[in-house]
Amino acid sequence: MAVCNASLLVPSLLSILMIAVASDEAALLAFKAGLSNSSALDSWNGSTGFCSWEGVTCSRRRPTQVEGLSLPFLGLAGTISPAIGNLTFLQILNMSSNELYGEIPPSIGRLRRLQTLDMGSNMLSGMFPANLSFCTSLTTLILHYNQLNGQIPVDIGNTLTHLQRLSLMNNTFTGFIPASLANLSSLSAVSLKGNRLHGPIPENLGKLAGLQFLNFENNDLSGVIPPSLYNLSSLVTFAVGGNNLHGNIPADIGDKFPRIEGFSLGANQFSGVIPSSISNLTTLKGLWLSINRFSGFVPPNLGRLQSLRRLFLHETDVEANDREGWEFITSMANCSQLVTLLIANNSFSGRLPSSIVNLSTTIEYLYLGYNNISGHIPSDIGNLVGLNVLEIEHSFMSGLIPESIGKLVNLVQLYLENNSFSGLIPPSIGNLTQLEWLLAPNNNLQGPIPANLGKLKYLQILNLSMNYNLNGSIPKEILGLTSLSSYLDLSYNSLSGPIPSEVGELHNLNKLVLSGNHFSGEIPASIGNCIVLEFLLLDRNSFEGSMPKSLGNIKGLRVLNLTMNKFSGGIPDTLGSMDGLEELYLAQNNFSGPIPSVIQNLTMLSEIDVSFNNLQGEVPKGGVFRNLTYVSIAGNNMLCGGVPQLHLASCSMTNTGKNKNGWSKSIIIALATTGSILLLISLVVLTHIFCKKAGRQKTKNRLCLWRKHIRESLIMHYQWELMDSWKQTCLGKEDMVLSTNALWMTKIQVQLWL
Ligand SMILES: *[C@@H]1O[C@H](CO)[C@@H](O)[C@H](O)[C@H]1NC(C)=O
Ligand SMILES: *[C@@H]1O[C@H](CO)[C@@H](O)[C@H](O)[C@H]1NC(C)=O
Ligand SMILES: *[C@@H]1O[C@H](CO)[C@@H](O)[C@H](O)[C@H]1NC(C)=O
Ligand SMILES: *[C@@H]1O[C@H](CO)[C@@H](O)[C@H](O)[C@H]1NC(C)=O
Ligand SMILES: *[C@@H]1O[C@H](CO)[C@@H](O)[C@H](O)[C@H]1NC(C)=O
Ligand SMILES: *[C@@H]1O[C@H](CO)[C@@H](O)[C@H](O)[C@H]1NC(C)=O
Ligand SMILES: *[C@@H]1O[C@H](CO)[C@@H](O)[C@H](O)[C@H]1NC(C)=O
Ligand SMILES: *[C@@H]1O[C@H](CO)[C@@H](O)[C@H](O)[C@H]1NC(C)=O
Ligand SMILES: *[C@@H]1O[C@H](CO)[C@@H](O)[C@H](O)[C@H]1NC(C)=O
Ligand SMILES: *[C@@H]1O[C@H](CO)[C@@H](O)[C@H](O)[C@H]1NC(C)=O
Ligand SMILES: *[C@@H]1O[C@H](CO)[C@@H](O)[C@H](O)[C@H]1NC(C)=O
Ligand SMILES: CC(=O)N[C@H]1CO[C@H](CO)[C@@H](O)[C@@H]1O
Repeated sequence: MAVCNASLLVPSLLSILMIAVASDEAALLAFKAGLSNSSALDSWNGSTGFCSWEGVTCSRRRPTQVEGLSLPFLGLAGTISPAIGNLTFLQILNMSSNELYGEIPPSIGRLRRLQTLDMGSNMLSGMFPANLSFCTSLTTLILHYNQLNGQIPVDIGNTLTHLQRLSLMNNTFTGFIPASLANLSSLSAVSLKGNRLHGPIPENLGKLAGLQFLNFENNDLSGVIPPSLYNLSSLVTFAVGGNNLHGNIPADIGDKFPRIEGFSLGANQFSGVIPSSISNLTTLKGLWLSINRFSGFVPPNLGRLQSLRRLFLHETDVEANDREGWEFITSMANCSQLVTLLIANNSFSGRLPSSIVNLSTTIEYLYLGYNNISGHIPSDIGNLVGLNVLEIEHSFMSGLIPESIGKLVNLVQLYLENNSFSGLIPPSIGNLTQLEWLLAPNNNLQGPIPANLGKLKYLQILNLSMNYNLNGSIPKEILGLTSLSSYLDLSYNSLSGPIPSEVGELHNLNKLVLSGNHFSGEIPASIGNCIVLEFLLLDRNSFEGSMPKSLGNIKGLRVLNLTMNKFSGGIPDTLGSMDGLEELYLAQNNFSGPIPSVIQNLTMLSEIDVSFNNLQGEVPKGGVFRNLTYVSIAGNNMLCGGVPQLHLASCSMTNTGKNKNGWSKSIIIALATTGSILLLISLVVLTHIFCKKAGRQKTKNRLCLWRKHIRESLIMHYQWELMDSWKQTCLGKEDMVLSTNALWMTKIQVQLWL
């Protein structure tokens, strides 16, 4: 009997086992077969049991059933096979950071035992899978960095009742934040950042007593922060920046959030004063209040925040003057871990407190620009040796640039533009060997440009324009800086002498501007080696000689301005090879000979001014010359032909050298001069009117433009700081990248799940 029973039982058990084995293995193979790139799954073959395949973990109790499937960062591409729903005993499914696309299959709802689902950082699309509501064992649900859309299910908090961590950030979810989230009594972290959610923050979220991380940034949420949220005493991160929220920060904020490390309200419409009790949140590491409508002074005792690393206070409408408001800077000498201090674009006025040099040497980014700050850069600025970026632009600062600036050997960018700095450029700047951007236009700097600048081997941008009194010649050493790439602008100074032939070493330079100086001599032929130049502006100098033929090598040149010099000789035919030339200004020189007919072949050329030279012969009729709107040829008495609208004599009749329109050169010049004077007067009048208006408008416009960029950089910084709070491994900070208006953007790979 027993034998008989056993013989009956064993095969049926075996067959059950066989089916289970077959179905899990078949499901895995079906998953693999559904991928378009599964090269990382070569080990998934018949030579070994599937439990030892890459990423597969089987149950110890049921050794033929897959319990975990962990396949992150494997370059898997393609869609997810519905067969995944056949892995009945699956508890952990991690497919993050691949290139999976298409929808999450509804069969996922059959995985009743699933506790962890991570599909983050793929290209999945479609709606939030409704069937997920059957995965009632889920504790961790991560779908961030995909392209999922539609609404977050309103009942999520009543179905996935065991959820502890929920990250849906960086998708395109719409609609409201489900109020049912408040029923997830185990929830410790929620990130809905970077979606298109709107409406209010649900009032009842204040019930989530265990919540540590809340990130709703960069949505379109409105209303106020529900008061109940200030009862979330476990919160480590509270981030609602980048929404349309309003209201005040409660005066007793200092009694809330005893564990808070990251607090972000930036880029909203919060108002009122920044309560001084905020200085009691002593666990804070990052505080973002930027881009809001606060008022009044910054709490004077902010230095009590001894763990503070980043303070973002730019564009918050706070103020300071010589009597009050600057105390916080003095007090922040106690923030020994400070890295970032941004207070730009506020109503700070009065003298820059010299205590700023007592900030921690850990500070990397100090941004003071776009205020009304006056006074001097303290002579001990060199104390802040950790600085990467120092921005004091667009203010009312004056005095010398201190010699000690040369001690800031980690400086990458220095912005001093639009102030009244005077005196010599300290040669010690040459010690800043990491410097990439040096901007000091629109000041009162004087004297020579120090040859030491030639030591700045990474310099990409040098702008010393509009100081008017910088004199002497261009140091050869600077022209040896092959790193110079974006631009070299020395315009509107009193520089003199010839351009050294070393200029040809600037073969990465995009823009060379030497306008409005006293330069003389010939343009060295080596200029033709600056092959990536797009802008060459040499107007308003005393250059002479002929235009070098080698200019024709600079195929990408877009704008050439030689106006108001003493150039002579013919316009070289080689101009015809600058296919990209858009604007050509040769006015008020002594060019002679014909206008080369190849110029009409330049299809990009949209502006040509050769007026007031000694050009002669036939004006071409094609290309740019077809439309007089773009052509100035006045003041050349021996030109003929061209399109009829020019009213020049036909060329066959102009042998006498006299202009057959009967207008002598002197009359033309007289007329042109009168015209210019009239133009000048009207310009002055217009400028006056404009500036009066602009006085009111200017700041606003500038801010609008600026705001866009700062907002971008702000968003970057948020991610960075949240990473700090979450204590995740930072996968590496990419190089600093700069936006066009010179803000420091830190690009990072955000692989943290919050
Ligand atoms: C998955 O399960 C379904 C239903 O049990 C079955 O029809 C299908 O063949 C299975 N797929 C694989 C690849 O095992
Ligand atoms: C099968 O997988 C094993 C490792 O599990 C690997 O060594 C072998 O090369 C694979 N065979 C094929 C044909 O890919
Ligand atoms: C497939 O993915 C691997 C990484 O696992 C990658 O090296 C390979 O280039 C990919 N193949 C294609 C065709 O994209
Ligand atoms: C998924 O795997 C990645 C890479 O190992 C890991 O960083 C991530 O934390 C895992 N997801 C979960 C929810 O554990
Ligand atoms: C959705 O999940 C339910 C419950 O597990 C399951 O019965 C159903 O087959 C799933 N739907 C699909 C299309 O797989
Ligand atoms: C929370 O759960 C309770 C009890 O199940 C239920 O009555 C209530 O409607 C739920 N709240 C929300 C907002 O779904
Ligand atoms: C900060 O906290 C201390 C006690 O911890 C309290 O005496 C003080 O009033 C608080 N400061 C503010 C401004 O709330
Ligand atoms: C910094 O520059 C100054 C002036 O060029 C020079 O005298 C000094 O030795 C330099 N200091 C260092 C540390 O290189
Ligand atoms: C060219 O130079 C003239 C004279 O300085 C100046 O008025 C004009 O704005 C310049 N144009 C460009 C595009 O640089
Ligand atoms: C200019 O264009 C004309 C007609 O398109 C062509 O015949 C001539 O060779 C071109 N000249 C140059 C220098 O490319
Ligand atoms: C010349 O260009 C102007 C501005 O683009 C345009 O309005 C005008 O019609 C053009 N004239 C001719 C004759 O093509
Ligand atoms: C909506 C949104 O924020 N999308 C971003 C998701 O992340 C990628 C890069 O990681 C960005 O390019 C998207 O703009």
